[in-house]
Amino acid sequence: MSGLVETDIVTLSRFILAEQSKVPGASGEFTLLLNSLQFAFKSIAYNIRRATLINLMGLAGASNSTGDDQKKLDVIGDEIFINAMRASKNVKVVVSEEQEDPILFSGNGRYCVVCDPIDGSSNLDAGVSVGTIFGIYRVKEGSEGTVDDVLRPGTEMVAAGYTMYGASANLVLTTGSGVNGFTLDNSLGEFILTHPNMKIPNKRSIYSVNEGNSQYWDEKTRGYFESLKFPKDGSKPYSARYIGSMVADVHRTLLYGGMFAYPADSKSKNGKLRILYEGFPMAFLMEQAGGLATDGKRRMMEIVPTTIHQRTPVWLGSKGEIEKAMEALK
Ligand code: P6P
Repeated sequence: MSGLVETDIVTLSRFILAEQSKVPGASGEFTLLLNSLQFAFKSIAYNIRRATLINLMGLAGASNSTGDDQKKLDVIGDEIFINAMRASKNVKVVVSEEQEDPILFSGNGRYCVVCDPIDGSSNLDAGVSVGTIFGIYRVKEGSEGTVDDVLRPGTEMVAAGYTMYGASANLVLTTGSGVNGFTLDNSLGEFILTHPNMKIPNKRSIYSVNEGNSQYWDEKTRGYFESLKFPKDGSKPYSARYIGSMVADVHRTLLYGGMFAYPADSKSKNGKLRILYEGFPMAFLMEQAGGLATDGKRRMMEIVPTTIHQRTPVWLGSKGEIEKAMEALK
């Protein structure tokens, strides 16, 4: 080993192949699906960087060669994602935040993918990190691929994660045996394993919530956050960190610890975030990293959704912090 440069880089494809060998009877289908997913992430990352440049150059509204107006990034991200899933030949059902109804593909695909192609896109102009959030179910035995294949608890997901588009593209992924982080090396065009076996600290005095909704919270929710800001035991108050982009807030919570919440309130009795493609993927990651995720009352992963855009209150983060919050909400 020269020691001069890294000559044994672990790419996402190599990592998944190694993972696959641990799963008895796993076919190469899952590896191929993840390859299609990573192409979508690379393409979205490219378009976000390009759109920023176009906007910065005052070319907003620029038209492309065919005269189309500059499409909103949400639409571009959605099209890129759906096209990549169709081209994978391994997907039967796609649910996207941008699509009212599930998209059903022909063929013998064995997977269903739920996603928010660009979550937090309203923050893009401010240069805030946004991301693609996704979850994967296997098509149920004997099913031809219908909406019923995704109206299932998070516990039946086989993989989930997000790609955050910031200074670089960071993919955080679980396939049910831990959480691993990959960074896109733009020159290689590969996601490289940079954060193996991620674990969330058990405690951290950071809370992440939109306090602008405080007047709409119920008494117990308000009481919990007050207890963090005005601790009665003389301990230091918690720090408040809120970006308003779920992927960025959850990524910080995973790395540093603490808690993130989007509680139910009198305006939205089920909160704002969607269970299938925001709640479940983040809950899956949190649990795999040693954290917890609930809807304020029960383990989020055990909820059975009845509609594909169903909302849920979200409380997730360090085990010690979520246990403390749940105690306060009883
Ligand atoms: P609010 C972004 O619009 C989003 O869907 C999530 O990414 C984020 O956590 C939440 O909404 C922010 O909502 O009401 O605090 O602006």
